[in-house]
Amino acid sequence: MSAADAFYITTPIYYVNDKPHIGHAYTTISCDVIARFMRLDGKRVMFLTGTDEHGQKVAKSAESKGIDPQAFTDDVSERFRELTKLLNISNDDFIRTTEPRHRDACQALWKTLVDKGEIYLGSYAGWYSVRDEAFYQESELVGGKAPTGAEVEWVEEPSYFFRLSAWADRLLAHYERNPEAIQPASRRNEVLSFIRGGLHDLSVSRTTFSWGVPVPGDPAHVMYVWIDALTNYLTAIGYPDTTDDRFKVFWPTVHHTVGKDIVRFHAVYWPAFLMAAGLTPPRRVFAHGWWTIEGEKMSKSIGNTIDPHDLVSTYGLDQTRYFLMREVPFGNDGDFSRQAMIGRINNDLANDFGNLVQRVLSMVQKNCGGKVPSPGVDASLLAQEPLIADAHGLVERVRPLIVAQSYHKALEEIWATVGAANRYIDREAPWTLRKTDPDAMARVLYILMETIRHLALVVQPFLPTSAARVLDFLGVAADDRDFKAVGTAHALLPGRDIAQPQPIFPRIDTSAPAPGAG
Ligand code: ME8
Repeated sequence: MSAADAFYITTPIYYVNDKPHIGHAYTTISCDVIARFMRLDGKRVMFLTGTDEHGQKVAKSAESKGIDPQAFTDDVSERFRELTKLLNISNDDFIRTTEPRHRDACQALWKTLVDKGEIYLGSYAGWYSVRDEAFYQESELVGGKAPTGAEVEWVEEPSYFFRLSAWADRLLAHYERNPEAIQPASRRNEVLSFIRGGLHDLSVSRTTFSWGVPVPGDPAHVMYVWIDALTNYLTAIGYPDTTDDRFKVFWPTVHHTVGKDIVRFHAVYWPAFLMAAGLTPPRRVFAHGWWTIEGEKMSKSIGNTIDPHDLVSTYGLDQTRYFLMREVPFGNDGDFSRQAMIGRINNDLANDFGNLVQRVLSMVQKNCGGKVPSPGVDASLLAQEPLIADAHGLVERVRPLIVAQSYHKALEEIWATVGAANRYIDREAPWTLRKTDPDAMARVLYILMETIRHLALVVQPFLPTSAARVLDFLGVAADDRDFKAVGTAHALLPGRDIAQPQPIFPRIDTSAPAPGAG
């Protein structure tokens, strides 16, 4: 398979200073959706997530708990790994920055940068925020704090520097040539104006603590956590072995998905490091927005952080995935509210989609002996039915929206067909045809079943478990569930048994308890 058929998607690697919350779940689910879509669409996919385990913030968290940093990171990293299981995430690898393969990759990248004259020894005197793991210029501070509101401290220490200042023009030229490389456009503008404002050389090592990757040849220094962290995207595909098949296939296609808080690291520092090392910058960095909770900023001190376990146990997994992908345009900030969540579940999932499946399959059970009814016309005539034509075109219409990570629009598009199917069933009224024209009833039910098959196929990336249940009800074979199964060639065979349907999306009782906050 060539690199043109390859697709590499990454989440940020999450700091292990704290347990996972809804924000981490959000980024990871969004990447899972695109990874699953691309696989169903026949691409070779590499989907990477993992944990960021070095640096001062993590070291301090371990220290405050009185635990050795390795034991601490082993424990918290495991919770992030469990999160991927809880959320049914299809990642191909889970990287930890404390792994030997990663230390080797970081040190190799470092040596390359030194060999190319891109790193030099100096000393740093300036502001640092441990919470953000970021250096700030005096001019960036707002009221004595980082622009993010984080506390800053004055740091003076020997440090290696990366010649970031020399890369401004080449970064601008790169983004000029590749306008799609930062999404959405608002973030691109933010990055461009940051670069145009002038870049300072970046401190890339620390000496006042030791929890990090040692600098080759100068072990008094550990690498700045961001050069270490960003390198994970290379480690996982075999770097420094650039002859590794994964590296050759996936590097040019890498798509980073990040929160808006870490765009600068991914869209300024990272491409500069890469170009300086002679490597291609990422194909795209997509920065999504932040979730607030019932209108308030999520914070440990307010105690309103939402644990994904609570969401899944209260509302269900696919319901949670659906809500997060449907509620807010990817790239915008959004608010999590219990009312909005229940509204989406009861309206979109239970009423619109769940009910459609239930109504149609129950009628087939009752009136067609539990077998796929015969449409009574040949496939080419059937394909001219507007509802079938609509269903056949679903993947084609959804594909560009998924490629653009416009998840909410992809779901809108799918639900437009759900709506068309519901209108069709009401208009054709198969329950009336049963008495007046049983052949017409059979055709109407067949058309609806084929529509449901296509809906279930295309919605798999969002709702993997529920879509699989619908395909099971319809008796669709496991190897007939990728996008090659779209169209008449793989249509349901009349006479085949179908299963007794069960409700897939139970309505949520609005008096049910809220998920625990904490
Ligand atoms: O920044 N809403 O890790 P991190 C939406 N280790 N997403 C949110 C969110 C919110 N309220 N809060 C967090 C790091 N996120 C570095 C990354 S990558 C080489 C290193 C998500 O644990 C969002 O994806 O602080 C954000 O970018 C990420 O969590 C930050 O996770």
